[in-house]
Amino acid sequence: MKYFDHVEKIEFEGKDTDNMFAFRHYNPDEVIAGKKMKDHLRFAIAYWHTMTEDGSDPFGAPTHIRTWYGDTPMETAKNRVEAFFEIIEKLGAEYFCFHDVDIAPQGDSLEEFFENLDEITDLIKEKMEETGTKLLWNTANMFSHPRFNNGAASSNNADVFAYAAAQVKKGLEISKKLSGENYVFWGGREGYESLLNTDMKFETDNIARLFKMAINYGEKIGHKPQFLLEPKPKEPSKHQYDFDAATTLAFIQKYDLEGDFKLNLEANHATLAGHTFEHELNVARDYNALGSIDANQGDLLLGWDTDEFPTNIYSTTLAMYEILENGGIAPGGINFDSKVRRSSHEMDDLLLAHIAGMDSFARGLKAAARLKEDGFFENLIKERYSSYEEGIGAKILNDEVDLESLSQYALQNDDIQLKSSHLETVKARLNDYLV
Ligand code: XUL
Ligand code: CO
Repeated sequence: MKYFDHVEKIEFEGKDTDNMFAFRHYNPDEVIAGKKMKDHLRFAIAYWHTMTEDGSDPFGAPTHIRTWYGDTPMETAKNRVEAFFEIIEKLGAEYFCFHDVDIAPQGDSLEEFFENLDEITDLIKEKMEETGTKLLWNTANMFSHPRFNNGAASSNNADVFAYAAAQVKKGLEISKKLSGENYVFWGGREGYESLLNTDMKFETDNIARLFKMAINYGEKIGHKPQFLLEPKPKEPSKHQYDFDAATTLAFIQKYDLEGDFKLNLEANHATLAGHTFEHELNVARDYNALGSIDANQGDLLLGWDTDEFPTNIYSTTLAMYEILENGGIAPGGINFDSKVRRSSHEMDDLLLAHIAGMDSFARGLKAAARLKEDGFFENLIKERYSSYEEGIGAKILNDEVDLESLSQYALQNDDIQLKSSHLETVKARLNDYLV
C-alpha cells in the first residue's frame, strides 16, 4: 500500500515556484562552499514525531489523520515502516533516527519486545537496502514506561538499571544490524524530582557505569558507533543531569568518556537551558565534541519543549555557521526532532513541515557560507581582540608576563581607551546576509 501516492518525489524548483510540494531553497546536489548541500546537511527524519505523534495534548484528543493504523499493534508497526520509508524517499532525506519503542510494540514482556524489534528491524533493513537510506542514530527509550519514574541508569531500583542495560544491549545490536553511524543517550528521567531524597553522586556514577558497559559491549560485538549524549535542562524531570553542553561535557570529562562520546545538541533544549542554539554549538565545538544536531525550535514565550519545525533563518544561519566552522557535522547529521502542530493534522503536513525545515536549513547554509566567504565574523573578531596582537597583549598571550610586570605596565598605562563595538551596525549588516 502507498500512503502518499498523490505526491511526486519532492524536487528543487526554486523560490518562485508555487508548488507546495517542492523545495524552494534546498537543492541537494548544488555545491556550496565546496560541498554538495546534501553532504553539508545530512538530513535525518525522526521516526517518533513523524510516525507516532497523534496531535493529542493534555487538554484534547488526537487530531492527526493517519491511515496506517492496522488491526493489531504489530500490523500498525509494519504499516508504519512502509509509510516512513515512503516519506523519506519522497523527501530525499538520506538518514533517519528512532527509539526502540517507536518502531515496535513492547508486548507483554521484554522478551516479546525484543522479538518484535527483530521482526521490524528485518523489515527496516530491507527498506534501507531498497532505498539507500542510512541510520543516523537509534536510541533506547528509557523514560516513557512507568518503571522509569525514578530514572533508568540513575534509578534507585537496581532491577530498573538492569532493564535499561538490556535495552541498551539490544539497541547496540540493532545499531550493528542497521550499520548505525551514531548511538544516542538522552536522559529524560536521569535527574531528580527532589534533592531531599537524592544522592546525585551515586546516580551520576551509575549513569557513567552504564555508558562504559555500552562502550565495552560495542567493542565486543565489533561495532563502534559515535556515542552521543543529548543535553536538556528539564522536562520531563524537574532537573536533568545533562543540563546543557557545558554541564554534559564536565560529566564526560569527569568519567573519562571523551574518546567515545560527543554531544547531540537540540535547539529547543538550548533555549530551555537559557542559551541560544549557537551558544551550545560553540561550546561543543570548543571541546571538539560537536557530534550531531536535533533540529527544531522552541517558542520563547513558552517554558516548555514545543519541538516546532525550524523556520527561523536567523537561528539556522548561526547554527550552520558553527557547523561550517566545525568542518562539518559528519558522522552526525541534522535530525528533525520536530513535530507538526496540532492543527497541521493532515498526512501531507508531514511532508510539508519537513520541506519547510529543510528549506530553512538550506537558507541558513547559504547565508553561513556567504558570511564565511566574506570573513564577516572572522574580521569582526580579529578587530575586536586586536589589542592582543602586539605590545602588552602579545606578551600576555606568550606568557611572558606576571602580576608584577603587568602591575608595572598598568601603573604607567591607566588612561585606557576603549573602542565602541558598534553592535547595532553589526546586527544590521548580518541581516543583509539573511535575506
Ligand atoms: C526529548 C528529545 C528526545 C531525544 C532522543 O526532548 O529530544 O527525543 O532526542 O531520545
Ligand atoms: Co532530541
